Amino acid sequence: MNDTELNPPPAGDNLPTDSSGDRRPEELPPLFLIPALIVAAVIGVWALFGKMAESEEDWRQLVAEVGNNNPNRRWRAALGLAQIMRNQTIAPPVDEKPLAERREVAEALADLLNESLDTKSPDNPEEELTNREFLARTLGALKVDPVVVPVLARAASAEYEPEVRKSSLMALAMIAGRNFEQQAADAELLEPDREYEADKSVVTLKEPLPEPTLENDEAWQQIRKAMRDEDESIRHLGVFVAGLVSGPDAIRELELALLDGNAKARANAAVGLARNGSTAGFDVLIELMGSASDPVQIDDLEQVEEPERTALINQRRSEQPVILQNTIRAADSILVKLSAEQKNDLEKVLQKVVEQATVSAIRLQAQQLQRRLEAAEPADA
Ligand SMILES: *[C@@H]1O[C@H](CO)[C@@H](O)[C@H](O)[C@H]1NC(C)=O
Ligand SMILES: *[C@@H]1O[C@H](CO)[C@@H](O)[C@H](O)[C@H]1NC(C)=O
Ligand SMILES: CC(=O)N[C@H]1CO[C@H](CO)[C@@H](O)[C@@H]1O
Repeated sequence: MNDTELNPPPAGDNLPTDSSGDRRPEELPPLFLIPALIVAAVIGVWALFGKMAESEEDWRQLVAEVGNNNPNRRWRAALGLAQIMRNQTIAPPVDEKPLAERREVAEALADLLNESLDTKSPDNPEEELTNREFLARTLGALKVDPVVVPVLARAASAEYEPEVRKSSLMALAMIAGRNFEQQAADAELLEPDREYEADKSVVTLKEPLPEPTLENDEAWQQIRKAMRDEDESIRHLGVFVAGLVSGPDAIRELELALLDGNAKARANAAVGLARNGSTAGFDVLIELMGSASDPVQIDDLEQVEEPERTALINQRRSEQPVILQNTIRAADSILVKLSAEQKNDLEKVLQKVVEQATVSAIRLQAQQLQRRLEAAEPADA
């Protein structure tokens, strides 16, 4: 086996990228599994910006325009604000407050989404849907929680389109993720820097946060409902958000989600728990590492027609490295807490990953963890 070949990092890096392929700094911490579908939707929505706002317009004027009666002007203004915010994440303004922290911007955009949600039968349902998705996603970049979180909670409810719900959950994840890192740092709950250079961005806690990262109860209730939704893609996204909300309620829900029938939901639960410093999801991590290094399962796809069949197979194929990358990292983050028996189980499954995983970067990651495991003090059984 040749591990020196330089494969690109696995698709598992899983951060949404914009159309030019740049990472968006506002995005989620990389430890979690983001449904590919959502990533695609987000790229689509942000790609719209390419055609927008070629010149720097006065943002105050744009905020005023968001309230305009003419829908075209309203949406142009909203897109213009989003574009300035996006530019500011790349080049923060030096002598003024970033738009993302300005209450008037948050209010204008949150009101626009709230109004859109009031529209029961829009003239152009497809366009309205895109607008809602776009606004929900954009609200995730705003740092004015009391203004944006209540509207996102509304948009995440089962009353609205699945795409809108997912965009809102993603936005809530962005907000919770930001607060997570902040609160963890404030409470001095961060583990000392991990050894891996590449993993500096992974935040792992010594113990769960004492308080949840979202103060809004309605938002938490919607996340809980999403964790039980019958649509799998909403469910595993809900589990993903709960991992970032932390706090005792979320931890309890994550422990329940370890039993979810959907592998990605289980993965998000186990990774979310590891992130809170909990080993409760250890068995699930092992199970997923084992199955994600097996060849892609296609038995259940016999009845599926082309081209959906090929698309599904490709999707599974691209998900496996994501699951492996994230579960290996999660196991690494709780290494010091594992019993001798658990370390033994981990060693065995890592060997399987090293022998069978198709992406060389993943095999390398597994080998590194094997070495760390060998170097670790033998734990009490
Ligand atoms: C955003 O940045 C791009 C590229 O640097 C620039 O062309 C564009 O004018 C900027 N847009 C706004 C609204 O600032
Ligand atoms: C959103 O709109 C509804 C109904 O129009 C209103 O009752 C609610 O207060 C609004 N929510 C926010 C957060 O503005
Ligand atoms: C290490 C640690 O404190 N883990 C905690 C994760 O959350 C559960 C449920 O609240 C706690 O019981 C664990 O102690």
